[in-house]
Amino acid sequence: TPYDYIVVGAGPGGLVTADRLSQAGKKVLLLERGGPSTGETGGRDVPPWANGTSLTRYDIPGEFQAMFGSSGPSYWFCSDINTFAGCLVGGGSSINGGLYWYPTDLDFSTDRGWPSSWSNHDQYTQALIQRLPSNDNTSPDGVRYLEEVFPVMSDILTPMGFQNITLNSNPNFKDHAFGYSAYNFQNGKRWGPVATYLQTAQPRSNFKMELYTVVTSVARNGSTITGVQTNNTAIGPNGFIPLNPNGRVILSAGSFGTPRILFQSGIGPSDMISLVQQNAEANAFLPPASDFIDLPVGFNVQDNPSINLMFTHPSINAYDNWANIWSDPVPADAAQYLKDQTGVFAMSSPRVNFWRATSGTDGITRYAQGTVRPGFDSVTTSYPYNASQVFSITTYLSTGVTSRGRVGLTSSELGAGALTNPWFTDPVDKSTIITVLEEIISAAAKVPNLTLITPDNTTTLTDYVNNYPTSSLGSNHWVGSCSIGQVVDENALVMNTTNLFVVDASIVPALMTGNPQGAIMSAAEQAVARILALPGGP
Ligand code: 6FA
Ligand code: ABL
Repeated sequence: TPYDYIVVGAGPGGLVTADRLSQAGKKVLLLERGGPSTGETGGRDVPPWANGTSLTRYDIPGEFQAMFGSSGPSYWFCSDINTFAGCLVGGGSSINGGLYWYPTDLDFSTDRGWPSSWSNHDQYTQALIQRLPSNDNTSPDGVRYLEEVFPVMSDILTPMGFQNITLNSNPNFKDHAFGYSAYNFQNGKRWGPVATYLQTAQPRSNFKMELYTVVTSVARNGSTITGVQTNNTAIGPNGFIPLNPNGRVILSAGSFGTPRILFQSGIGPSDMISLVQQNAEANAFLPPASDFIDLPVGFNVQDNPSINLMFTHPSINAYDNWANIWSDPVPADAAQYLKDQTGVFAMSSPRVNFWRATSGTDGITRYAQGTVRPGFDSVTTSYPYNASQVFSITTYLSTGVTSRGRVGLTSSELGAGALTNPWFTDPVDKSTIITVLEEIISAAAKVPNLTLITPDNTTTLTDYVNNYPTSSLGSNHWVGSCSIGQVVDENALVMNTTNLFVVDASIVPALMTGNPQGAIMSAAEQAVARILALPGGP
């Protein structure tokens, strides 16, 4: 059967979009390549200690660090993208750390590459907040657990002039501000767009979601899209799903997934389309070369560079570095969570966040963000240290970062990934983050009993940053691969097409101030309102 709207991808962008389109009475099909995640979506991946419940690894915030552990094959990550991305219901929002920041005015400004008509984001951000409020005290009993890093960070930051605030109460205050980490968790569980937008869409008779369905390309007649090509022959002849007359396709397959569909549809730079042509299966679905559309898909990409500092302090409980949370958790913590979803497991690993603005040697203002958590990824140090007292400050260069890279197909096998890494292509990004790190380190040196263990005194900070492994330098916050103003217009319409739209992280033209899912969902609220208002649709 044909649809008014086919939305591709059930991540934050696609879920907001599909819910709002179906609320408006449109006949909507949401296609997702992965399977269920949380218990309410049919997921059954429950840790052994929660056997017999529907509390999956996706529901339990405290299982977050186990996403990176060795508890079995990581089927939740996309197997054909060479960086972390979630391929299941909820996309990244089902596997991420859950940090959730209301966007700032700067995030949607012309300074950040948005068309001026987008600068009034507030009504869309408010619509998002109404559906999905943030929460910085996520254990339903109101008690903060494993909070030892907070007073230590306060001792570092307060003398530097930072103010302790409720961060999402004043989103624009991001210079010398710190506070408790805010999440999109509720009732001690992962919440996000799956527990909200998807739940209102699903009961509607005009909404349908199909899982385990990979969209490979859109079919088009010149500039007009007629339907989508999938690998699922059960839902359409040869896997083809048609649009109603005047119907529209919305790609929400993420910063890597959306470009891949565009390339396979003959949209993008010629080197990418040529890789598709070299793949016999995909080549068969390309339009004639005269219909190729040359757009800078995959260029202009950003991701925050991030550097970890590791410290010890005698007050810290490193929580055994989250090592046994899947198979052998602290019995009292597991029992408490099973009883009423309170305690350590009601939260993921971060505890404190902070921001400051800083001026680079080029005069450009860049922000830096800190995320502080008990535990660490890997300590490299010549010092003896007590592993049960380690905590990490991850410092991101946030909005204002100038480096850009490129993503796309890595070969004619059509795997996706970075073609040019987006971190520190501008040396001023690197010198700026080094300045911020130096200031944190010298303030930390004044706090009694606090010891910096990584980097140690055999490494200068500059060498530490220069030799930082590329595999750890990123932050999984990819934006910009289909930037608004370059690939899509101000209504999120792919340029030179009549009915193909993109609504996901890829349209965001520059990194925002905080971890991006809040800004991405605000952008989706705005984009879908524009699409519904655009004449000529179904
Ligand atoms: N963002 C935050 O704000 N806070 C965090 O704490 C945070 N943590 C993480 C994190 O810990 C990890 C490991 C990762 C990978 C990301 C994190 N992020 C965090 C970033 C945030 O999750 C992403 O920015 C956000 O999810 C991006 O939303 P989008 O809607 O743009 O894209 P997704 O990748 O989430 O969803 C795309 C969906 O499309 C997936 O469900 C995928 O399976 C599906 N899809 C892809 N290709 C498809 C195809 N061809 N056919 C059908 N479905 C497809
Ligand atoms: C984010 O926004 C980042 O994308 C994640 O990388 C980050 O989690 C979460 N939020 C929480 O701050 C980190 C884990 O804590 C590390 O253990 C892991 O090695 C890293 O992600 C992988 O990129």
